[in-house]
Amino acid sequence: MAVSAVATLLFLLVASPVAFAANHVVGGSGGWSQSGDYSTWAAGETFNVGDTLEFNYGGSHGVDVISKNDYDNCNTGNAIESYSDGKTTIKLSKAGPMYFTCPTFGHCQTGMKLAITVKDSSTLSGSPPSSTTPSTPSTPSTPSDSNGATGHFGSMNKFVVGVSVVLGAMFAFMC
Ligand SMILES: [Cu+2]
Repeated sequence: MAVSAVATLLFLLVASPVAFAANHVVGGSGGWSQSGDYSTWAAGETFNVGDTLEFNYGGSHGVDVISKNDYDNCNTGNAIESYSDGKTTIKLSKAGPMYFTCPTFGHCQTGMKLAITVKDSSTLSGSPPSSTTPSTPSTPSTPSDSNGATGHFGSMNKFVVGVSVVLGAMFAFMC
């Protein structure tokens, strides 16, 4: 029993997903352009808090962070944030929906718009240090490692005790 418990613990330690912040290159190799299909692209990605979005685009484009209403109506006049440096990296710092478009006239209508939903990954694993981190079993490595070490040590003790009991019994029978 103890051995299987230790094996399970070790398996959980090895198999527990270690979440690293991912960088999502918008549109993949096609980048941020009028020929991209960003609803399809976004559907294939999982966005977690702490990840980054990377927009790569030519000089005729830009990146605006916009509201849902402006996204739905392709309004480009009220950007929350606006970028035009050709390579824009945006950190996804909180969970919830985010909306982007290209501010160049007519480009939103031709499909240069992106809506994503950022998930709070801290409930899945103890990854990025966010302000509200609930206590999860899989907190950083040191406590779990020491748990594993004491668990293993404890089972070794039981094993030794068990072996001596068996040997003692055998010895008693033989005499
Ligand atoms: Cu554009």
